[in-house]
Amino acid sequence: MPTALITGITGQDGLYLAELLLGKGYDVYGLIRGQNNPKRALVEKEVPGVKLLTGDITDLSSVMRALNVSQPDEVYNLGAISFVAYSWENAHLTTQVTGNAVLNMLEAIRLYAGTDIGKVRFYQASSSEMFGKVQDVPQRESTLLWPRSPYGVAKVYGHYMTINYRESYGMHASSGILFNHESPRRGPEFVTRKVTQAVARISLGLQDQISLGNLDAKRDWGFAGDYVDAMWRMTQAPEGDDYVVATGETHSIRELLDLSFARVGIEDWDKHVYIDPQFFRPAEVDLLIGDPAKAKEKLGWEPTVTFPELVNMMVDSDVAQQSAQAGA
Ligand code: NAP
Ligand code: F7E
Repeated sequence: MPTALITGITGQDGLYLAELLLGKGYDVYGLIRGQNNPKRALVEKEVPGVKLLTGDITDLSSVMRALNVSQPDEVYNLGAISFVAYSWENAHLTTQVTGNAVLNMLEAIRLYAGTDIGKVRFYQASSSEMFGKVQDVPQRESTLLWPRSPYGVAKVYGHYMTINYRESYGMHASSGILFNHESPRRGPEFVTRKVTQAVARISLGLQDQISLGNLDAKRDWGFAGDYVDAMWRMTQAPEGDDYVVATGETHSIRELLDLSFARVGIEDWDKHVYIDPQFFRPAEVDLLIGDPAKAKEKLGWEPTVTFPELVNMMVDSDVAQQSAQAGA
């Protein structure tokens, strides 16, 4: 039975990946930070088969300890400060967690594996935010990186460090350049979930308005359950490599609003949406659209959930959740 160690186990992707790997018969360990992480109960409830180890990816000794205890065949580094807006307000911390800690992970694996560098396969959660001010449309693996936020800059560092460990030490290390992916487990600070939660509450008469920033930004949104499957396929490939994981379609926040409100029978959403300048970013990423041709050809990966299906799934889940809370 293969063994996997996942950092970022309490996050959206950590939960989906743990489910996927447990379903395949893996022994799954998750690194959880803090002496009393409030999301521990969620992990224990949703993926009870996961064995939790305390640690922080900025703390090399805790990562070494987790490797020694779990003895993993595969390590998935999903831990990060992942909210782009927050990264301007906490740029140094974001650099340490989202950027420098990738080096900790790689170095810990190198030290742990010793002369048998091939015994651990590594996945790094890179991001389409690295494309920032996009230099190609659509974006692919060869597109010049031009990050537009401290988060994006930190991810570029992690991406190149992953490539460097592959080239320097022959490590099986892959960098997944994942475009935005969402689900009912998405954090409520991200725009999709913020919208679907608010739409659910508006439809139930629990609130009247939602405050948003730039409605013209466009994103290539897919379903998180599909994207963790791409991560796993990368660690199964004969060699480590870099892959764009995307749907190849792009939609604006306005289209997200159209579909979300339509799902609850509201066609004219203008009166419910308030533009608040606090949600505009110092530098915006205007357009993201990925070309997943390499992932399709080399990994046999394809998205299975369309954008309207994703929005409906999230709105329906939030309506059920909000109704249950209101009734409780
Ligand atoms: P998420 O829900 O924000 O989860 C982030 C995870 O990182 C949480 O489990 C968090 O744990 C953990 N973490 C934060 N600081 C840590 C530290 N110092 N040590 C250890 N763990 C730490 O993010 P996600 O959407 O699942 O994304 C997973 C990864 O993919 C992230 O690296 C993200 O940047 C990247 N990514 C995401 C997308 C997307 O659209 N979702 C796209 C491209 C790349 P706590 O509970 O302790 O805070
Ligand atoms: O913003 C606009 C905002 O915060 C999307 C992370 O998972 O994906 C995510 O980063 C767009 C931006 O995601 C609001 O300006 C308008 O243009 O949902 P988001 P993100 O910044 O694209 C990438 C791939 C990652 O790697 C990240 O970890 O929506 N927008 N109004 C808003 N965004 C938010 N959050 N809130 C608003 O009120």
